[in-house]
Amino acid sequence: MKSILENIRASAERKERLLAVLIDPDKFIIKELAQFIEQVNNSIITHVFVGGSAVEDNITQALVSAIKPLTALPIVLFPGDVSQISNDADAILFLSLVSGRNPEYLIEQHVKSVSKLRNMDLEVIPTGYILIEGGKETATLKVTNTKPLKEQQHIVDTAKASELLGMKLIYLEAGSGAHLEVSAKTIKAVKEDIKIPLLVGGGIRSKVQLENAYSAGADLVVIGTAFEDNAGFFEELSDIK
Ligand code: 1GP
Repeated sequence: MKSILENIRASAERKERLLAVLIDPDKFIIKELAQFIEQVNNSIITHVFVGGSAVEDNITQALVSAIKPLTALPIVLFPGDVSQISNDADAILFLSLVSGRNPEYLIEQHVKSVSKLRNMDLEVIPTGYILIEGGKETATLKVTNTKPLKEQQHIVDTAKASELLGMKLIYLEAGSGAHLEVSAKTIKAVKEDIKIPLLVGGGIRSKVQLENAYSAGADLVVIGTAFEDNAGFFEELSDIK
């Protein structure tokens, strides 16, 4: 079986558009899970991401275990910290917050997670995580005590440095519920300079925004809030190619 990273790479090479729904254990009402996942299964969504910035211990584990029997889609952890690691997932984005200079999220959480990861068979995917100014002070900025990047060349150089350090994916993040999504100009500039797959998320609430992100070069787009707040959004995306 191909790994999740290999599948993302292969899809990116074929210019297939990947879409992840982000389920934040902190916001999600577990009673609604079965119905929500049924909508996910009947949609164009290709990946289920689970994680958030401030989640109580063990909630992620319970949520991932509940999702697993309901879908054949890959479940990928998108953890805010070491407490959000579950062996029932298929892979973990091993996120290093390269836009910030807070050692806790650059390397410390990773060191703390090794004792768990060593005993699990989760696929670990090293990911350069870059927070971009999205017009709102998001939970991630507060929790990590870092500032988002604004200047395009700095964003591009940060992505490239991450690739040179050996990261396998780059994630451009405007933040959950961002007022402004990552601009097409920024996505394009980063995409032109890196060879590894590019993930983009934060503030994408419409089909037009989604298509713009793909056209600019996003290989995988992550959407959380729009699916949580608007059940009709699944339907709205049904004719995207
Ligand atoms: C946040 O990029 C994700 O980590 C998704 O953001 O909730 O705004 O879709 P939204």
